[in-house]
Amino acid sequence: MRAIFLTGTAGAGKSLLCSVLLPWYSDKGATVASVNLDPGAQNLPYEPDIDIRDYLDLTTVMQNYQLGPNGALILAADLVATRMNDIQEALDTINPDYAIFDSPGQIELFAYRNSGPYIIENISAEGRTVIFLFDSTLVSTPTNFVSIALLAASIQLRLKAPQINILSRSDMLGPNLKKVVSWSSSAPKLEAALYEETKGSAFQLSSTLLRDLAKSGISYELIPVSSTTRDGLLDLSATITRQLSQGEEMEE
Ligand SMILES: Nc1nc2c(ncn2[C@@H]2O[C@H](COP(=O)(O)OP(=O)(O)OP(=O)(O)O)[C@@H](O)[C@H]2O)c(=O)[nH]1
Ligand SMILES: [Mg+2]
Repeated sequence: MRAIFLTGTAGAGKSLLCSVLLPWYSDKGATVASVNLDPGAQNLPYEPDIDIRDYLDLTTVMQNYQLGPNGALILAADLVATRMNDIQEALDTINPDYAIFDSPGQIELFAYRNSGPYIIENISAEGRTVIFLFDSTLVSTPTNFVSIALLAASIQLRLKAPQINILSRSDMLGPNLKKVVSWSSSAPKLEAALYEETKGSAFQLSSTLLRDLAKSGISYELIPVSSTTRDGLLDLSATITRQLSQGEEMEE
């Protein structure tokens, strides 16, 4: 089994992407299972094969621990790790070629607490990859782009897994799509755009961070993907395949 984890800021398009990746893989003859890791999810656009909500009920967590909705979400996020064996057993029963994990909207609950890294590290898989969604609506200016690139680097640091960065909901960018993609593929272009947008101390900070990101070797060249038009899915699935096979070579 190969494990694909979808992460990104709230509303970036993780669940809809999950719903289009599932038929994408099954149409190619692969078996695929979906895993919802969001205890607070409502109205998912797919029917999860494995659903953390079957093991963890937010209302019960609120009542049992006398917590409000936010406190319950935090505790439930921590309790996800205690259900690791249930998730693994369910996956073993299905025995899919691919498992696609949809993560909670509150990325800090998944990446910065212990459950997310624990599940990614301990799920039994021949290869694993994290897909981080740069939400198109959050990267419309150069400084916003650098901020989300920093978040992507931070997620990579926390989850310690090979990561593919994509520009999600790319259809929403319209004529700005080319510009944002060019920032992601050329640090000098992004730096020039930063200079245009913001001079002075904000430029100093963002350009220094950008150069350090570039030096770190982390690639933030984005694959534009739209779950509504399906644009970019071919490119994304080819990148997933390439990265998963590289991971297998490294583990040999
Ligand atoms: N136009 C467009 N809308 C999209 C796309 N992907 C998702 N959306 C819409 O964006 C909204 C959020 O999408 P979700 O898939 O629920 O995002 P999410 O990251 O799972 O959200 P949370 O789990 O709440 O953090 C929904 O209204 C989707 O229909 C896309 O590629 N293009
Ligand atoms: Mg979602």
